Amino acid sequence: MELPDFSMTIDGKSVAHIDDFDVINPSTGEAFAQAPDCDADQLDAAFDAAARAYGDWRTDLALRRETLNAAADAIVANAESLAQVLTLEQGRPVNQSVIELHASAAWFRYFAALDLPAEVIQDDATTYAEVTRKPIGVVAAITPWNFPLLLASWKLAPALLAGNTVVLKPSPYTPLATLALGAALRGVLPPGVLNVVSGRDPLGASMTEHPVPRKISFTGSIATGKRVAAAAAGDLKRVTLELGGNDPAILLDDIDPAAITEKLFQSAFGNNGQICSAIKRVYVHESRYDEVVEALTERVRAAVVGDGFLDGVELGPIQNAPQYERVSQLVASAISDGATATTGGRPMDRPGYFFEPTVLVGAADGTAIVDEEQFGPALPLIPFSRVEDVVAQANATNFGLGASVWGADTDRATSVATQLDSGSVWVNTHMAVAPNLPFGGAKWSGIGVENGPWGYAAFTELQLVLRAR
Ligand code: TXE
Repeated sequence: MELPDFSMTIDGKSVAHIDDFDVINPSTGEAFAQAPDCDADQLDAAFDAAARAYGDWRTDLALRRETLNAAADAIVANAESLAQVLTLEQGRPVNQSVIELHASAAWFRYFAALDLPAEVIQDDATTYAEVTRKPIGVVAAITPWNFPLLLASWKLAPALLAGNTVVLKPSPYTPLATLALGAALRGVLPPGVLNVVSGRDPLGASMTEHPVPRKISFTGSIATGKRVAAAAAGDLKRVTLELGGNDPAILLDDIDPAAITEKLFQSAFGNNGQICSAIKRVYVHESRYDEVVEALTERVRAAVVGDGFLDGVELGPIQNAPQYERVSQLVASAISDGATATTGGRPMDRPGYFFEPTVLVGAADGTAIVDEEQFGPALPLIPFSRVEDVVAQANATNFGLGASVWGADTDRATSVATQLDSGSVWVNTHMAVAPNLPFGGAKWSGIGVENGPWGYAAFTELQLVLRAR
């Protein structure tokens, strides 16, 4: 396969680099390409270009809308080749990578059409007052390795619509598709409006400490999110942090296991569980526990795991070696603490970072596999008897991203769901995300929200315009 252009984009141009680093194909564990390691001068050049471009970019909303639609067209036009790169570096089946590309384009189109008129808040004999939204300036956007392009689009589309300019840095585990996206958009966006740099983790820290950006939009781990918040504080940069989750799903006694097994499987094992808002722990009413364990075990056992380029594969490898080690260790320690894997339970005996999709019973609250974010294909199922107890268990955590409640009586399920302390609660579904729906975390799962008018507002400064009469 011919690989696309993986150079950095600064001021609308491809830039040469001195150092680079290996990018690993998680299906083989072998390096298949190198990515540029941005140096300090190049990072300055990227922020300078963004600052220069801001002057004009912020002035013409109609041009920004047109340009975002053109960016969506370019993403669709390059979807096949970008999807191949995504699968090579991320591991996910290529048909799912294609979906990520089309979803990314949908985010650009949604924001291209989003209208947020000024709000008139007072109009009387003494005063006319309205609230308007202005861009913030240069945005530093930092993304993780689980959905490199989609999560970049969640930032780029609203940031650019609002009139900001951006320096974007992907994860060092998955830099290539993002670099290729930057290259594909060179002729679409005016120079400097979007700059794409890549490098090892210290580059992220350099971005958050840089004097030019006025806003940091970050998706990643809680530990790194706290470092980003601390770095931003000194300069009072605005931050949006979308961090980890340990989402519970609560299955009440009136569920129909046959009807929900596939949805549960997709919500917990999609992208190999490497989704911030995947189901990470399932609480099942004791009267239905055995049925749910049996149905989910059967579905998980049937999952086709393999190289993302093979037909019929549903789950690829875990994305990187440290994450593979972490999932392996969490599952091994759950089993040595008394849990049982009804299916899976071990790394697969083959090259690459493949792990058997795993269902665990007998793991209780207070053990790492239940209390921490496993971010991998291993799911604990825990029985409960009283709703008030399970609500307390679900809330007894610093995580607060999403949660779901499942049951035939949707009013009852909704009243349980609204007792959960998380940014989103879903009833009879999980992980419903769309461009128009706010997405963000309570507690340590984040600060602020992405998507919808609320996500757009997070890339603006509010301005009161008041005229005395
Ligand atoms: O994340 P990091 P990692 C969770 C998941 C996983 C864990 C570790 O539980 O096991 O995080 O993943 C950049 N200042 N999630 O190590 O370090 C880094 O280069 C600024 C949940 O990959 O948070 C990358 O671009 N940036 C998550 C980005 O931060 C820094 C998705 C994320 O990396 C930086 C991924 C610094 N000091 C993992 N250090 C989700 N919310 O979905 C690193 N980076």
